[in-house]
Amino acid sequence: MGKQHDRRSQGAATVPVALTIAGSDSSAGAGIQADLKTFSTLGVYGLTAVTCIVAEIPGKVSRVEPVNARIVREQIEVLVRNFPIRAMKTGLLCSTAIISAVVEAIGTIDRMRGRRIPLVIDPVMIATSGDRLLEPPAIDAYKDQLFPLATIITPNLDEAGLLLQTKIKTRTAMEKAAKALANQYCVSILLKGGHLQGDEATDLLFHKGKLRTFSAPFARDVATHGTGCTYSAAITAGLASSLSLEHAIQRAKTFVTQSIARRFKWRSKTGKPLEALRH
Ligand code: PXL
Repeated sequence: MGKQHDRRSQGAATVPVALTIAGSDSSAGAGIQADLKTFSTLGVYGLTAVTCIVAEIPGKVSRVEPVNARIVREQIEVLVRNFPIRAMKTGLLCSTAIISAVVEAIGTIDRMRGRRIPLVIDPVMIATSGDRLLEPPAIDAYKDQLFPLATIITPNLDEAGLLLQTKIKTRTAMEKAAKALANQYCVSILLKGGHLQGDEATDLLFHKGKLRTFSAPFARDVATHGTGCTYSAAITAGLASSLSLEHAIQRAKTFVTQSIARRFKWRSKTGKPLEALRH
């Protein structure tokens, strides 16, 4: 009995596997660090393909350095050949060359598996701090190559505005934008309205021809970054665990809201507040 119990408590476990293809945030609130912490907390084993290295602290990006596109592709391909990946996400992809490498690697996966693995695309373009993270020509590569492969795309208002060449300032404009993007790329769209004025952070899902909203109290005066990464990672974890898209989003919204409310807080050496999500 003792032996059997030991074997059970120390034994191997099989959990769902998810892959994040994203950048490294040295301050660990966003990027692959946020994704891995989110996957772990939600009971999913996370694999990573690093696309770039960002030297930053909360509120200030110091330098972004892409890695070679060949090693991005190789990371994805060796993982996919060996692990039972149930869902994947993309975060910061940095350049046109890296987007193309990811598209080629995903093409290989789909051919090998004979079916599509759910793909969540967080089209990261600008950091919360306002720093540009994506080279401008890469927006066309996203539109032409990667979006058609997505299950769901999760832009915020700025990203949707850049994609549609418009400004989105009202709830009506949000609905129009979510529908336009969904129709353009034949995918589901989760348009995050957090940056719109109001007491609620309301996101709009346009999925299978229907609109649905997800709301939570808007958190003011918060200096965290990485909420978009965390949200899309939590959705990916849900899909890897076989939740429906709507259930995965509902759970992810609660997870992000709690990660903000429970955030870590320090003071930097220069006296500025430093905050990070508690995933
Ligand atoms: O939150 C956007 C983001 C995504 N990915 C990486 C980042 C950031 C923002 O700082 O560093 C790697």
